[in-house]
Amino acid sequence: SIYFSTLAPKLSFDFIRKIQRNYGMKKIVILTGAGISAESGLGTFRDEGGLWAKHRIEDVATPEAFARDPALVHRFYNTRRAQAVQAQPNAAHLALARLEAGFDGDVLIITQNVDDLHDRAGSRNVVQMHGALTGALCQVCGFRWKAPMEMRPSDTCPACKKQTTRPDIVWFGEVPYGMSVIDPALASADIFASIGTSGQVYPAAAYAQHARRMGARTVELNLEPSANARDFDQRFLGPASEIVPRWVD
Ligand code: BV8
Repeated sequence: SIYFSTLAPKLSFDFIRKIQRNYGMKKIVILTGAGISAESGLGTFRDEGGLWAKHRIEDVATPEAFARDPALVHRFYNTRRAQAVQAQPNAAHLALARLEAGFDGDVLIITQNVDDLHDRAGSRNVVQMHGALTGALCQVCGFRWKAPMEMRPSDTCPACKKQTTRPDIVWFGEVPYGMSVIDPALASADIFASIGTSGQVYPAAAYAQHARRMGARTVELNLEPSANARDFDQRFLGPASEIVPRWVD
């Protein structure tokens, strides 16, 4: 028992992480926001002329807004769905896909974006925590399916046939997707990178601080320092299509 007690303190979390690190079992967790898709032509939210300059969040991105005026909310997402289909992944999306393909460890992308540009760039390990423009959801039976380009309030659910379909988007006040994957990933990340997000929407805006507290090195790649800039050990400023490939390659 003496032997065990002297050994036990060493088998601490840090010691195990050091073993992992020495054997190269590195984990990189990357949070992306609207800024990574800006150079693909998709609007951001809080920049000059952004989406929230044209629409109030309360009118288009809450369950109450959808209950009040589903046609308006569908128009908002139908417009963005059409833009997202036209958009192409840019050099930043492609660089992250290269990183995942060539890295001898885990790379997880947690995106706040509802476009599918990470998937189309070739990234496979992606969590769309705020939902997807390509998704439709039934409010009654919970069935999820590929959204038509134009969603309408009269659309019926393929499973329960009721007129209760909505965009498969996480609105304010709703629980984000993927928490069971995100929480353990933040706890075991060696590197946490935040790309193209203003750091103003929770719980995503708290991820850098949490990952750092759990031992990760944190880095921010953005056009300008975000609202949670203090949470980062390193910062690279500039357009994502320029700074992300440099960071990856
Ligand atoms: C939750 C829908 C509980 C999808 C979005 C009080 C009352 C009620 C709630 C709250 C409250 N206080 C806090 C909350 C929680 C609330 C919240 O955070 N509110 C904020 C406004 C204070 N959050 C929620 O309600 C979330 N749910 O908390 O549930 C819970 C939590 C945990 C566990 C269990 C339960 C749900 C949040 C999701 C809301 N849905 N949108 C859509 O329509 O797209 S959020 C919306 O903001 C988008 O999803 C977007 O992704 C997200 C974040 O925006 P960014 O991506 O950062 O975009 P932004 O324009 O802000 O910034 C762009 C950045 O890019 C800038 O920094 C810019 O400089 C940079 N940039 C621009 N161009 C480039 C560039 N960078 C590089 N290169 C470029 N070229």
